[in-house]
Amino acid sequence: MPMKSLRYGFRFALLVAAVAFVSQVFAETFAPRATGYSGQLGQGIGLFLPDDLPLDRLPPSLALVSRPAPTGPLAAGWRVAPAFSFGEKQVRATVAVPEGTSLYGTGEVAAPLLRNGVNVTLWNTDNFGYKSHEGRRLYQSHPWVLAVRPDGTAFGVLADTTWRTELVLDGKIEFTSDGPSFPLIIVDRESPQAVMHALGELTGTMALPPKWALGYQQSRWSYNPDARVREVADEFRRRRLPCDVIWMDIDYMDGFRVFTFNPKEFPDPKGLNAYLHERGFKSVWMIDPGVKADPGYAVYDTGTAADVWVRDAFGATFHGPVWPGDCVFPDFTRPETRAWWSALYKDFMAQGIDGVWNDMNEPAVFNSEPRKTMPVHNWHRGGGDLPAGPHARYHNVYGLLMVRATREGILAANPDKRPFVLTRASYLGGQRYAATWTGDNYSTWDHLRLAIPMTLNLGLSGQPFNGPDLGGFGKAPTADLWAHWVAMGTLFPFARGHAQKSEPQKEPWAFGPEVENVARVALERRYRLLPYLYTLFHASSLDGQPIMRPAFFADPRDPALRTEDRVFLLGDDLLVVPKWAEKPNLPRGLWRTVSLVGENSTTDKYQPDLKLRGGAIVPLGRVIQSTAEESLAPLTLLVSLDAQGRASGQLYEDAGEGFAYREGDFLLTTYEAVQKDGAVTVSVARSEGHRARPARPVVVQLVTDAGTVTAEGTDGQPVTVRLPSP
Ligand code: NBV
Repeated sequence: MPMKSLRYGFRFALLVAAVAFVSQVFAETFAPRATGYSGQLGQGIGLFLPDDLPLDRLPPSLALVSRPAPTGPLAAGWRVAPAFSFGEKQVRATVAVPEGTSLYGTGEVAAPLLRNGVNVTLWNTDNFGYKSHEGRRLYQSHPWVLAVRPDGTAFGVLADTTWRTELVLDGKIEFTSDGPSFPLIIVDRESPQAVMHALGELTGTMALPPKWALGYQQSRWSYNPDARVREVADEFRRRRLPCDVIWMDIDYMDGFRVFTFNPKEFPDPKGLNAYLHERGFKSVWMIDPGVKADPGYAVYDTGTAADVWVRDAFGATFHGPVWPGDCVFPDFTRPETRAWWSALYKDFMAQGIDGVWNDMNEPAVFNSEPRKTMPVHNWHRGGGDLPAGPHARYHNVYGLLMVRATREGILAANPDKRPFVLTRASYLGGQRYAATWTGDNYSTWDHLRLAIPMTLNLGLSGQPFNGPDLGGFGKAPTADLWAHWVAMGTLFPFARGHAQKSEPQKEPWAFGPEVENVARVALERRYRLLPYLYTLFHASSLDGQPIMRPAFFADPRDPALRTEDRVFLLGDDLLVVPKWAEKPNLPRGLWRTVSLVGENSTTDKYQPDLKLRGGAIVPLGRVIQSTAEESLAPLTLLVSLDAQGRASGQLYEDAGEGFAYREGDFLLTTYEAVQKDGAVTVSVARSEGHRARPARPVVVQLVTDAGTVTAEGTDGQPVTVRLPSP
């Protein structure tokens, strides 16, 4: 290294040391405070309270599905406990982390999968391009850490506070909150999966979405006017690129007034939705929280009459600028506000709208640098079980309370349909109300790679239904980058292409015929996988497991997998290995490469390798253009035997919409494959649910080290595949 840069390096180190010293001196000092209460909440779940927070005074929780009700003292031998300490203004809970423990969760953070050494500020922030705060303060807050010990056992730590909290993960798990004392819940179970199950018990699971929401979705800020929407939809069908949903960003509104339609550009939203429906598309339309302060505008007038707006510190209605100009903001802590907001969706949904996209709900407020949101001293009046409090208390749950009311409104408008809501801001437990995406990323290689650990850790924070803006929102990708992105992004739980207003078109055909073909293969792969994905979504709605899983889920004891975030698992059975991942650490065992639509993993430059676990059966459908078409005629079962010559897998089916599945109108089939002599027989081992098995052909594709062998039969009857003689 040249002398000059050594000198600079030394000066820089001195500066860093000085800054560290000064911040030490000025940092708050913390005095230990005893744990006042500890008790058992369920199997492997403990509750801990500092001594100034009595059990009968617990504040209402917006993360937990029910009030903690301990069953007795902690189980004998309980091993993970916090230390509480108080500063002048802050409260802290610290949990020691054994040597060699890997930390995950912590929600939406622009950081690698392994969160050791990553410090996060839990304070929902509109953060375009993840540029500010090094991407460690984004649109959502999840005060939750999953810790995996070297032996593969795991624990999880949940800080039940909505206040701004600093989460430090340097050799310990430490939550330092600006609010009052908070409960700490610790889960200690035998595996990361078992800890995730407990998180689902505590904070609830995602409601089963309508099947169409699993299809590919196309968005842009914005497709306008309505003729452009029809044109984009027509292009998908004309070019035979599978797609289920077209998204309407803010420009459909009349001067950005929520719940209105621009009379010139969108004069007939009902007609537009009918056009889309006839062609097998659904539509999702944006609604923001900021309501234009505009007397004569019904939403403003009815909201004002019902007294729903957030107030400032002095008791007046708070005003702040967003897209429409001067705005007021619903106070979603009030039950009256939520009821008013929900009711607004009645006429809106009656336009034939299928889903709602709630954006800007951190809430983002313009011209308020450095805050980018409303003042922390603004006042929320609460009601029902929520006490009145400052915005500092409710900021992180503003988006969650908003989408709760949105979901209720949509459900009331269409009681026979499963609501679909997408939210930008969220909080631990938000999966109960809405899916989410990771906000305004860039079309860059960095953000393509980052999308994997971000989606994985959101999944490990209880939110399985999430994904990035496929292709990147800001900046213009090269054709090559977008091709890599679509090839990977169609394998995420939420797969929606999106683009910023100022950027060039980013539809699958915008990059020329070669990339259009890459997109077609990627989309066809997703659509073939939909029966498997839907089965995973259903399971996740019951057990809280992520859909997209880190590689270490395949073997939590393998240290090489703990940092691996270039590859990921879909469920337990499919391993996705992007072409750009150099020498990734793959789980040990049998993983056989499969081809879904004739793609060739050795010659294909873009499609990630898909590897099927030995011992798995994965159900596949046909290539269809949207979920409006029947996919399972025939049903394909992709089989890979384990070393004992056995395999099994499940297929979940229901109407894809509505709630009859809750009354048993579903069919959950467990298929089993057994090898005997030179043949493998695949049969139904178990069926659950009242839904009749459709009469349909089944194709069994047995993937072996020597190639794939196929046999056909009828679903429900055993199908035998003869193995080629060695
Ligand atoms: O509504 C416009 C955009 C939207 O396209 C994007 O997905 C959101 O994250 N929205 C943010 C507001 C403006 C962003 C600069």
